[in-house]
Amino acid sequence: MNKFYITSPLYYVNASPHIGHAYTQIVCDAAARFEKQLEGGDTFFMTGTDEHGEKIEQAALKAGYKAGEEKKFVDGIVPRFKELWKTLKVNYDYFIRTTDTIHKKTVEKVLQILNEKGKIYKKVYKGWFCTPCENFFSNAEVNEGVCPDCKRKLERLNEENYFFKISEYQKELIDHIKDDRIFITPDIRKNEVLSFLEKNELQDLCISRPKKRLRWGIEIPFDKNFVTYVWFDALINYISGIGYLNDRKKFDSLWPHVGHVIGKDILRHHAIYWPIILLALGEKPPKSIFVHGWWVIGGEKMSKSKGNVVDPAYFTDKYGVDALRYFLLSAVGFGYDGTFYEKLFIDKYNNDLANDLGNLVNRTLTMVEKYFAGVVPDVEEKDIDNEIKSNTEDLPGKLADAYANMNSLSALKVVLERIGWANKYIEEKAPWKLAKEDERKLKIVIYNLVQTLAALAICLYPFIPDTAGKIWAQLGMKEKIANIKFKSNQRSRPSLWGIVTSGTQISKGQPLFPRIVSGKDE
Ligand code: ME8
Repeated sequence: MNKFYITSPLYYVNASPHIGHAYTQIVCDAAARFEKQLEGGDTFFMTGTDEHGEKIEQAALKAGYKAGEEKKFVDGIVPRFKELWKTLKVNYDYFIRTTDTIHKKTVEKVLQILNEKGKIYKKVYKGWFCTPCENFFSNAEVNEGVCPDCKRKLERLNEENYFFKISEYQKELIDHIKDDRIFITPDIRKNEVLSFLEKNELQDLCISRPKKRLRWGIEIPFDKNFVTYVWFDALINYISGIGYLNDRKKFDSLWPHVGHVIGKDILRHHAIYWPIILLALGEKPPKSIFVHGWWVIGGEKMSKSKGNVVDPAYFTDKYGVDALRYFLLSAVGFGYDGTFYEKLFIDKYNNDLANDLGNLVNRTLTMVEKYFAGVVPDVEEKDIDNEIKSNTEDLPGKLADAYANMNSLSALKVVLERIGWANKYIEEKAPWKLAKEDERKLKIVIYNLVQTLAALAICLYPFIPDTAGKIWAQLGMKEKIANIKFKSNQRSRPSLWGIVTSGTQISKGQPLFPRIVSGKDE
């Protein structure tokens, strides 16, 4: 069976990571965990940092480093990303840096191959360049010398450079995208790329910078006077990190079964330049590209170079890691933009996590303690409620359907609905009355709630792993939740019903999500 290979973009290390980067990482992490735990699949999740180019060189100078000391500067920033990923429980399998030797060697090799194949040539480049975006623009795309994307002032370039002949692959690329051999989701992004490709003739891509203007980059192997354009360098990470040059067996097990998760700002690089680099190399283009929207502040994209950023640590310190993960994954549908503000965060926290999930866990476990001395009661076979049982067993399948194309908002709605059902079930059955009137019925109700909680914990694990683990442990489960493998798409899957056996001693803990009152903890 092929592994599922999932990648995040490589983040520029010009400043610390913000909520936008945290979002991409959490999306990737949830997808990788879902695949591993709920689909029983084999995944490989790679992330890393993009460390060359003019933007990083300028950031290093601004931070007081001298020319030639860029590596020292980036070495100081990379740990900030790694620390945040650790805090956010982002479980990647490999971290690649574009300053790694194997990456640099791979970029050189790719350039050599393409040069030998006659795909690279030299000419004078006249046009525009945006340093914060690290993008080239033609005259036709530019109005009044400002960047069409970020609206900042552009540099006018007039210099000799190397170009990669991408124009000859235009037709082939259109076909790949049209028939979903390169699957781009959501549709709006697929259509955006197709309409761009159908309306414009592709311009060959400038892939170098003269050393007299920029030294911080990977030298072009056939011309020592130039370094590689940072985007050409960075995209190659997706193959350099999985053994394209040094471990062909690993490479073949992962490529091209990849899902690139990216923000919509870097769609063209991934849906046009990257597949063409691969086609020119004689490799298969990527299988899928998942394109998410932006987190926006005051109507503008949150961005390191603009400085309008929200620090993820503020939210994790104040409300907890899973509260942030939950908010990011459930506040907007995949592909849409979202406005980040604290009031919305608190409302979602209070409604979904404190009132619905937290209460359900707390009430259920309190009743197991109160009525059964903390031991999960026994029910007779004839007393099993088949409707509740099958609804619980169907949960992972429904979740998987809703989660198609990374739509965590829909997936979490499925979970939330079941939480809502369970809370209503408690109200309807009124166990506090049954405790006085009918012990057999009380046992059935509590047993049903315990089984529902266990199923919910498994379903929540990809999205809020710490909380899921806590629920699991409070239910008295000894095996780590991370070790539970569950194939939602198989008929012969292990049943989600009866996971917590009768007689299990539960161990109720602190409330999972104390209510937040006026922005402060209660
Ligand atoms: O583009 N909202 O790096 P980068 C949502 N190095 N996501 C956001 C965001 C926001 N406001 N801001 C950033 C680069 N992101 C290149 C990539 S890949 C070979 C090279 C997310 O640090 C989004 O996923 O500027 C974006 O694509 C990613 O951070 C990287 O941004």
